[in-house]
Amino acid sequence: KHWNNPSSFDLQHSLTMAKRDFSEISDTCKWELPDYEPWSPVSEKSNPLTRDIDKASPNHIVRLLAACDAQMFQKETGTTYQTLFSDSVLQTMLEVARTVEQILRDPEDSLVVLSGCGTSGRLAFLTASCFNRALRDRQQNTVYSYIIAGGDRALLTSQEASEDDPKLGMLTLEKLCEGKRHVLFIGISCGLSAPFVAGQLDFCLKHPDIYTPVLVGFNPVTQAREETMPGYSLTFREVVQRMEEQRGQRAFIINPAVGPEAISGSSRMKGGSATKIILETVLAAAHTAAFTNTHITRSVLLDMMRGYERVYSVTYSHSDQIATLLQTAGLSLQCGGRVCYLSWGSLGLVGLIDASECIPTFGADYEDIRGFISGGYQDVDNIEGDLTSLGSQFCIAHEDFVSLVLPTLSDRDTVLLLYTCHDDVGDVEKMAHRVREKTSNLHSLYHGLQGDTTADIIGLLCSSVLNITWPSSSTVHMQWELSSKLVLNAVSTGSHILKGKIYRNHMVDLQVTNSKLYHRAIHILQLLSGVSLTQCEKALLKSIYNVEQLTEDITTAGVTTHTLIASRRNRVVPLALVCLLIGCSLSEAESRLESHPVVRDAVEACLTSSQHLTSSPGDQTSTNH
Ligand code: S6P
Repeated sequence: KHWNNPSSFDLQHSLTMAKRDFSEISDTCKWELPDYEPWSPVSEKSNPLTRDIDKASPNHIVRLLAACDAQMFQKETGTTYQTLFSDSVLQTMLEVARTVEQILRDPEDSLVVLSGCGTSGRLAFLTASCFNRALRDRQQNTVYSYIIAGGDRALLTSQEASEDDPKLGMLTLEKLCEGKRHVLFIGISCGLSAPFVAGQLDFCLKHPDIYTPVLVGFNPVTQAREETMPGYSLTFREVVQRMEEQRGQRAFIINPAVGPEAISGSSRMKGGSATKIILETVLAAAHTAAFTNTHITRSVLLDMMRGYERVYSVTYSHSDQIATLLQTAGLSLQCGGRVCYLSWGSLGLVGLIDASECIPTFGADYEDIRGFISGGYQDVDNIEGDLTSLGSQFCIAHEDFVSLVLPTLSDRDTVLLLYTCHDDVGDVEKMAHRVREKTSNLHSLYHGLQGDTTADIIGLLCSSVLNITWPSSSTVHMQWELSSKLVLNAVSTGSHILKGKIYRNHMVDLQVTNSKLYHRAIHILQLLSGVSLTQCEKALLKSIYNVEQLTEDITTAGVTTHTLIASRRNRVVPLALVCLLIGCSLSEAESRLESHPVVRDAVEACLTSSQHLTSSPGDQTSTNH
């Protein structure tokens, strides 16, 4: 199971396992066909591989997630899409790495700003922290900073509305960079869609003497969002077009396609992983060049990305153990229990991020899946410092776990320890004993180096153990983070699938809290009901405003107003869907949903009883679109 062992699980084996039959092989590439969901950009398409993931067993769920993740490392296939390994992508990464190198060599009055919304903002934070730490270790001044839409509270909670505000993005950037002479701005938007980031990129283009903009995302530029932004004259696509005019000189776009997400639109998964891979490759190469006086070459970048490909393979070679974790976590969620990630070191941030994303992604409660980090905010090292006073969901230290969760912990709950051989194993063992006094449902994810046996003693206290052994390298901690991200994404996504939150590969009960999610909701309704977009939007509005008839006030209000109202309501999309499928009133839809608390069951019951549908709803979408 080791990556240097020739008999080990490798990428090809994973793909073969995942694509066991011919239909699955063709499903891997189907999304690339021009007529496959042509109305959606890659980042919003539904992945043909996972269309039945809602009915899959834990083992099969992990296999499907592995197959989806493998698409990140696909080599260029000669289709319209460039990939992570395309020459054009590598060339741009090289140019950006050289720009970072220049800043590292002459850091005075310079800044590298990483910015994004939701997961993209969290990865901006994670990356900036990691590379500032590397600079401090070398007694160098730090040059990285991050912006997350909604501020530091968005690191741990959903603040989706700020994503829609291009002016806020611009003002935040301007304030952060006051007095700087040179700023390399890296804006991350997986879908090439966040107005917050578009405003920042546009601001950079208008001040080329100081700012050099870089856009990281996973759609071709022709699929950048075209919708107008509130209070702004340009669309995301127009901003990208302006960047294209300057491409390679004063503006850079890194936008390989990594295939549709396993759960449609859930860019926290592949989008987040690919963001991490790109940013770390670029910045690590720049650091090596600046501090060892060497040149950045394509092969340096390629080697590092191949290293991440091996991280993928090594991690999924433990599919059985991942499936065990996912099943255990799923059982906890099904019976109203909790899942707690107790982490040490930088894995703590990965745990916090994965847990916090369950709230917007699955409409979960913050207590359903919750992360705790050993040193609390001291370990997080965020700009705004300790956020504990904002409420219980901001209590993230192990001591908070001990006071808030441990007293009521039982076998219904799942606790996962995440640590590495660099952490204080004595402390991990102490915590493991405390948890064991309350529950036997204790599991561990441990990253070690060849030859170490540190984890053995803790393993004896756990009911399942996932130990991964790695060869030593200067970037191994980043590989541990990616590996842990893949495992936790699988655990949190898989457990919510088992809870019945997903229908086919769509999160139906999404929170409609910004314009991207508003349009995603309409598309899901269309895909599942087969009726026109206009009818779907009307049904959604009725559900949002809780009215049987739409008034002019409602139809003339903007999307911002709709999303503001929607953020105070529950289950707006399932309600609209039931209305569309049955042709019933909202109140009837409400009572039908009450009798089926599991969204997937509710949708299936409606589909079965629907008189209108003669074939599968998915078959009707292309004709009705
Ligand atoms: C996605 C996550 C969201 C996105 C955010 C930014 O799984 O829940 O919070 O990260 O909407 O998206 P993007 O496309 O601009 O990176």
